[in-house]
Amino acid sequence: MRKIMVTGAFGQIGSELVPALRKKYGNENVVAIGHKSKPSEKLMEGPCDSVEVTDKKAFEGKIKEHGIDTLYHLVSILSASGEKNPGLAWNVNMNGLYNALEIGRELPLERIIMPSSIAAFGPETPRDNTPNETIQRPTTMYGVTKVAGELLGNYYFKKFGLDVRGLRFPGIISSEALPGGGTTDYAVEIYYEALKKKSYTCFLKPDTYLPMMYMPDALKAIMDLAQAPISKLKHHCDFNVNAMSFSPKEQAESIKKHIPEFMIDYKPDFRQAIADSWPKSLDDSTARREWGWKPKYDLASMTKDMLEKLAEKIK
Ligand code: AKB
Repeated sequence: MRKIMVTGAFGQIGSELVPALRKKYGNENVVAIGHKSKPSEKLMEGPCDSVEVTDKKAFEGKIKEHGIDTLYHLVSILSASGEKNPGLAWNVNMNGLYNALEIGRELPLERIIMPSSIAAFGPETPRDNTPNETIQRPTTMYGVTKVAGELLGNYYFKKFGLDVRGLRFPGIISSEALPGGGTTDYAVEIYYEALKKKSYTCFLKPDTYLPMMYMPDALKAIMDLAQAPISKLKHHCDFNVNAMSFSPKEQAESIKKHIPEFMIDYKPDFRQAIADSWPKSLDDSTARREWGWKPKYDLASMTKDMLEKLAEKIK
């Protein structure tokens, strides 16, 4: 039986990954680690704790206290917040990850799973069907930490034999917790505003294509990668995973099929430049080949499900 810790557990992915892991491994075997905010009622159905991942001694203490063998290291300052506070992004994303890997090597931990992002690519990367291996050179601090994180994870695998795995998530859309501080956040906010106000002002231009993924597929991706036989993996911390690509205009059209009066307008801000430096779509054949990745949701099926779930939640 695995004893799992999830850092960043009160965030967008963590608040759904923890319940999914608890369903599989048992409530008491998955510890949700947050930082300053409070856990939701759902997360409190199992062990919850908090720690500064930048404090190695405290982080290691929590891992030992809970008898952890597997770490999902999700905690991260995202792209837009990272541009407002690059020092914080470097500290949390890099020093937090370095601590996780060092603790993993020293104890040792059996496995560490750490998400990377499409932000690991940059303006010189081919933007359509971006290959798994290509020029990266990101221009955000978040992206810099994600490339460095991929390289560091691969280094710990090769040098120390630590089982570290990671995948490059696109924008994630979900109905449980709101994302915070990302460039793809608009793709979640739009559904809330469509239901509440029947209108939305988007901070990206109408034709900005970005890769996106619905949360059920994101959970499947990270859990499938975590369980893939190590003998099948030629890559470790740098798998592209694709699901769908769309622009704000196309997403608004998919919402209009359910809410015909929905209106969208556009006021691009500093996040436009970030989005313009990222891929529009990803070639994920490496993940498909090495661990059988296959998404289920497209824009139409996601929009239908999101609107149904949110209508229930906010009524
Ligand atoms: C962000 O927008 O910063 C994140 C990401 C794509 O990693 N959602």
